[in-house]
Amino acid sequence: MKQYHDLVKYVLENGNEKGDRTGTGTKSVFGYQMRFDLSEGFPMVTTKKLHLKSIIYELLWFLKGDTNTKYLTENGVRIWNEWADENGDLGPVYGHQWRNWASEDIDQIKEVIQTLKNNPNSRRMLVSAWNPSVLPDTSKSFSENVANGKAALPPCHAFFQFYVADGKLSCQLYQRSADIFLGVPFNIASYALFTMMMAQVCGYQPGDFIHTFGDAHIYNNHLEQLELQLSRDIRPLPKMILNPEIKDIFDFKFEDFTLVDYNPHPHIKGVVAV
Ligand code: FFO
Repeated sequence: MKQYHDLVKYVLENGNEKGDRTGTGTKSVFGYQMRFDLSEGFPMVTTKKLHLKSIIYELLWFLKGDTNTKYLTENGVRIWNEWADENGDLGPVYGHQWRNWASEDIDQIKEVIQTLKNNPNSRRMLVSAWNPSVLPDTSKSFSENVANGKAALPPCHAFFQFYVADGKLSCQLYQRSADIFLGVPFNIASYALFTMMMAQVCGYQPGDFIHTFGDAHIYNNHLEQLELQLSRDIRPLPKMILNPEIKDIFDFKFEDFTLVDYNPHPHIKGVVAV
């Protein structure tokens, strides 16, 4: 994962000192791109241990169209709790927009799969989580926004596009806001996994995952952690094996994913900006 280390170094060297919504302060750049050839291994950071279980359950949760944290917490995943209301609701976030856009019964995932199977040269294979009509009012709390039918948080990974060539499926994500220490390693692994799953159910080999950023930032309280991480040697990438029997994207279960040869350095703790 040289790509990730290059991103960290680039932001440390070129980042603007920038205040932010959470009051933490960041070093930030605008516009950056990474590319991962999925045939070279599964792009999971090796210079700190990542909690793959959270990544898999979060992706299955998006694909269910679920926007309540109950399913996540039942499976031991706490990464969305800070933003949910007292009932676990987050409002119309990712899962809702992917599977039931604007509550108009538009299933963007089903539609993009149809196009991937029937018209793979299409240049219209996009899924958007960015829905201006449900963006939160920043003067209100997370739960007040949810009570008003708004999303607790606007999507960070806002939209993605698929591309097929030479029998390989590639995916490009536009992420408007990227927390480089905590979020980005999750986001890379999540979309790499999603690309592999989509490739399998549509009958393609996995191609590239291209990660394009808007505001890519390092929070000031993650600087020591990243310094430690950069001092560690990068190890070979693990491999992800999907259960080959699964032919419908909505049939994947936690047990259908097997990661092999992941030998990371120890986990590094960091506080999440809320
Ligand atoms: N808020 C911030 N500040 N940064 C983010 O990346 C994000 N997210 C969503 C929404 N809000 C965000 C939540 N994603 C962790 C990882 C991803 C998150 C939120 C938190 C986290 O704390 N990771 C720890 C512990 C992992 C675990 O317990 O499973 C870690 O990786 O060490 C962006 O998508």
